[in-house]
Amino acid sequence: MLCILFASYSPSYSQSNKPVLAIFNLQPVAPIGEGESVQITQFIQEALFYSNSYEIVERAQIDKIVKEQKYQQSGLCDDACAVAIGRQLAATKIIIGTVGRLGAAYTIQIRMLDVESGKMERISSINQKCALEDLPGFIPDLVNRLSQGDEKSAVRSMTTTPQIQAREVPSAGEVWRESVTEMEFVWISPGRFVMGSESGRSDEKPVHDVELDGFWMGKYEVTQGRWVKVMGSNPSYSKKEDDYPVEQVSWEDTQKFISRLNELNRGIGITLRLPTEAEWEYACRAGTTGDRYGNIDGVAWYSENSGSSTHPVGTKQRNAWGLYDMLGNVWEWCQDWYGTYGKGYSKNPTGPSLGSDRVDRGGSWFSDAQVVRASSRFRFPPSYRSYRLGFRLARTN
Ligand SMILES: [Ca+2]
Repeated sequence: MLCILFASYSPSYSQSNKPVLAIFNLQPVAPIGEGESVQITQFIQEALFYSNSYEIVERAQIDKIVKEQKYQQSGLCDDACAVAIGRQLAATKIIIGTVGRLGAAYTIQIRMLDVESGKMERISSINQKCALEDLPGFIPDLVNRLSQGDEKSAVRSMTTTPQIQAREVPSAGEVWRESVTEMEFVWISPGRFVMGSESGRSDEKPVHDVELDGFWMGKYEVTQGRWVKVMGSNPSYSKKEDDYPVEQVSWEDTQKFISRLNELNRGIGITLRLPTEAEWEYACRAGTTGDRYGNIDGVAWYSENSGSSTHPVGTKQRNAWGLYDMLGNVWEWCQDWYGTYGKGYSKNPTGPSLGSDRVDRGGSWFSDAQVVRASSRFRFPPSYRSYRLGFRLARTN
């Protein structure tokens, strides 16, 4: 959004060497309302003031500029706009962020941006189960972690102007942790592989060359604990401990989960989604070309060893790229509509543009060995739910 500013304000600050910090109202995510987000922003402002590390811009000064620009402090003003307002206030740093609630827990994420460069420098977050009046007791921890910058590496070179500044390329196998659920993702380097199988079923043919850009792939299937954290209840048929994979989720359900999680992460420049079918097979194979990335009993929970049940994620051997349970445990939804393969090379394929079923991959605790293969394909309507069917997430950028 364009943010046109008028040179109508000339702030002045004392001659301390402390960074001048402007704190914008946190973006509320439902069910949090505007009033509650303003209150929580004030808690953060107080904690930053008492940290004695910053000179804090008075809220009235921010309000004045925002009012002149006819923007609300949150919602209508994106990061670039907030940086521009920070510049107008002669601030050197700004704080922006989001506040939502997952069940009884507040989830707060704050980011510090450098006004001169527009770059995000620090990020900190908390998930705290408590009443609003008790929240101030936990805010200093949030603020301290921001000052220490211990999550700085998690955001690497994400900036408010990613289209201009080149993003640092992660190294193969690097792990990124999503801050709301603490789900781990592994960086899958760009590459080329042969998709499908000549010895498989007819829909696994023809084998064809596929080239993919790099992406982040969920290290594990999404668990029941992570699902509950984001959605508030557990749909699984086999309700067990937090580290069991969630199942009984339709493709449509996964989209609601993803949309809510992306909303909670809004502003830090990431987009979570399901993997494409080609990404899934590339990540599953991890450089191997056979049916599986290891001995089936070593790597997968399937009909012969599962005891007719799902198992906690990550309890079988991982593949060469650090991913667990790509084969077995639960089937995994992919983004694509199901269709037949085309012939020849393709780059970053996303499947047919229309269809009636979505793709599922990897087989489950219920599957026979012949199905539990890297190239094996399955399909269900997007509204279908099953105790054999779950998912994992991917992240593009
Ligand atoms: Ca699986």
